[in-house]
Amino acid sequence: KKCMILTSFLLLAGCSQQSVSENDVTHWKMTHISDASHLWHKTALEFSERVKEKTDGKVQIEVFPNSQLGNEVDSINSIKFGATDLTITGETLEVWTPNAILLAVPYAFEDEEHMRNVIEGDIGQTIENDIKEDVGLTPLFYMERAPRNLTSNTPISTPEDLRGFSMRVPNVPLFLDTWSEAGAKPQVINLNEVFTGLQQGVIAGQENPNDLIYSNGFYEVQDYLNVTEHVRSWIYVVVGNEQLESLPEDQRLAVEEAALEAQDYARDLQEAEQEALSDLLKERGMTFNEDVDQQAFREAMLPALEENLGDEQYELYLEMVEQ
Ligand code: 2Q2
Repeated sequence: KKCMILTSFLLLAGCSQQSVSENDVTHWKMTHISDASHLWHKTALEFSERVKEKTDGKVQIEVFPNSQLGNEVDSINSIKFGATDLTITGETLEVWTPNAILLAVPYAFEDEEHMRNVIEGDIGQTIENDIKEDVGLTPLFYMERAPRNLTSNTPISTPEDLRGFSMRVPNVPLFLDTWSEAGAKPQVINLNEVFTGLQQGVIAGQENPNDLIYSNGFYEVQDYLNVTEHVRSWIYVVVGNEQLESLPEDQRLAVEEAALEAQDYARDLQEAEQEALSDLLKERGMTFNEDVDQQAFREAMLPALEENLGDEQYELYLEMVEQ
C-alpha cells in the first residue's frame, strides 16, 4: 500500500513536473486560406521554423492551410476569441478599418517599386497602426503580391466584354463596387468555394494573382487568363495583440526578428516562382489574353473609387498614386 501511495505520488510529481515545463512553451495556431503548395504556406512554415529556433522552442507555431479552420473572416474573428493566434490577411480588413482598403485599390501603382515605397512609407505605417488599433491584430511582416488577373472561359479584353459576366470576388466591398461599375455581376464567395462555383457554373469567372490561380487549380475550369493586372497589393501576416503582448520581451523580440527574415524569404520566393508560373499555367491549358485594354478598365473602375472610398481614404489614395 505504501508503495502504491509512493508510486502515485511520483506519478503526480512527474506529471506536474511535465506540465511546468510545458507551461513555458507558447503554442500558437496560424491559419490561412491558401493551399499547402502556395508561397504563403511555405513562408508560414519558414517563419514558424525561425521563431522556434530563435526562442529555443519556447514559441511554437502550428500552421493550418486551406481554410481548414475557417475562411478569412472566421480566421480574424477566431484570433480575437483566442481560439487561434495568427493569420494572413489584407484588404478584407477594410470591413474593420477603412484605411485597409488602400492595400488593394485598382490601378494605384505603376510598378512594384512604387508599391514598396508606399508600404514602407508613412501610408504603410498608418495602415499598420490602424490594423493594430481598430482590429486588434499586429502586422508582423508583409508579402508583396503579384498583380491580380481576371480568369474566364471567353476572352475578356474590354469592360464591354463584362456585360452579364458573373464573377467571384473576395469579401472586399470595394471589389464588388469596382467590378459592378465596370459592368460585371460580382458576388462575394469564400476562396475555398470558388473552384466548385466555377465548375458548377454558379460563376463564370474570378480574379486573383497568378500564384493563387495556379495553386487553386482554376486552370481546370477556366480557359482564359486575361492580363488585366487590375490590382497590385500586399498582405500581412498578423498576430493577435494580446497574444503578442503575453510573451516575455525577449521572445517578442525574437518573433519580430523572425518576421523580418520571413519577409525577405517571401520576397525571394515570390520573385523566383513568378516567372515559371506563367509557363505552368499555359502548360495546364490556359490561354493568356494579352490583348487587354487596361486603360479602359482603369477608367471604368474609377467612378466607383470616388463613391466607395471615404474622404480620408480618397485623399490618401491620391497621395499614394502620386508618390
Ligand atoms: O481572392 C482571395 O480570396 C484573395 O486573393 C484575397 O485577395 C485575399 O484573401 C484578401 O481577401 C485579403 O484580405
